[in-house]
Amino acid sequence: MSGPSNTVYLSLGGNLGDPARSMAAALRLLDADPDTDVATVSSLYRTPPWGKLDQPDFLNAAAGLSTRLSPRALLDLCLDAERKLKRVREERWGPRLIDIDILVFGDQIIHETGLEVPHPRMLERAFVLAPLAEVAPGLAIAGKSVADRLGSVDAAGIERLPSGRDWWLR
Ligand code: A4P
Ligand code: MG
Repeated sequence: MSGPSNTVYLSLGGNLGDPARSMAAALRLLDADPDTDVATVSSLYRTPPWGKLDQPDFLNAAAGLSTRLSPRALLDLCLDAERKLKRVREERWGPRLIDIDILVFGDQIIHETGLEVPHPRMLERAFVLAPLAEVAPGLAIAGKSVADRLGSVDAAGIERLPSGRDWWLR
């Protein structure tokens, strides 16, 4: 099923195994979907763990997509990609091979079981906002730009890696 095209932003992260490789594989799986194109990907960021502190640093990135899928179908595609990459859901906020969150889906506001958009915790998380600000600094979320929002959170310890923006294609 395909409908109108929407611009979507995703957050990707992981801190076990080879997270850059898992995130690259996930983006290529999404891009392979006939209704979804990966348009823009941020650099890789090394970020200190948030929430549960006694775990390894994460790598995080953000991506902008255009998709004709519905929000639910895109979520299913993301969860499929996570499963293919063998993410095991154990501890909340704990270590993971790959996590994909839908941050923004067009201008839609969604509160459904298993799907909340904009992602409810994104505005507190520098590990989400720093990569997102690289690809969509002017994107407004609840009336304020991503760049402004990044300025209001603690981004201490976050490091942009010299990966460039085509690391996921290599
Ligand atoms: N779900 C609901 N809304 C969404 C959405 N917008 N996008 C549901 C994606 N999924 C959504 O996901 C569990 C369920 O949430 C999914 O099956 C879907 O139906 P989850 O990722 O296990 O948990 P969560 O509820 O999304 O929690 P949250 O707040 O994302 O926390 P996580 O994912 O457990 O925390 N520190 C750094 N530096 N970098 C990180 O990447 N990640 C986490 C992950 C903690 N600390 C981190 C990082
Ligand atoms: Mg999550």
